[in-house]
Amino acid sequence: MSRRVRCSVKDSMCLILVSFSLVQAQQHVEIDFAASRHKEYLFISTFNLSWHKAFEYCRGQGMFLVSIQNREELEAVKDTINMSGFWKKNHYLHMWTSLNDIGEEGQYYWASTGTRTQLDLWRDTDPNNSQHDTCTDEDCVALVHFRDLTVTYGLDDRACSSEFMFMCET
Ligand SMILES: [Ca+2]
Ligand SMILES: [Ca+2]
Repeated sequence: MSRRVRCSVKDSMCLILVSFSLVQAQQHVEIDFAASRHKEYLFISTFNLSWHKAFEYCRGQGMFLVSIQNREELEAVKDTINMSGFWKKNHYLHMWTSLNDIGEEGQYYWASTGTRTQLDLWRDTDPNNSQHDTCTDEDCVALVHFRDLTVTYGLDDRACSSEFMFMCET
């Protein structure tokens, strides 16, 4: 059993680290920081940032913007969001991941690991690289979910300048 509490003066919040075997619903505690067998996760839902600023924020925490490379990691990310209490107050999620095709259009890499995406989580109409204006298309990828719809968690390429919540990982 391992458990420790980390406090951040900057964010005025206490983050609780719990080993994966202990990651279960705990009614009396809001868990913002959870761990899988391989990674620890920090879900930031109290403010939104552009993709690049989210990336920098995670690095400032000694972490990386999240990658989701297999089903186990997807479940760990979903567990982290669920345990934060996010779905008690919100109906939809748009959360930056580290997946992007900034380097070459259509070639997607997880910035946190430098690896190609293996898991096909794209929503039906994405990636569509929508043109927002003459200079802006969609090169950064958000994890999207709607609480009250049967649509499951999916990936959507969005304009990197859009401000969304995000998740960091170790
Ligand atoms: Ca693109
Ligand atoms: Ca899109």
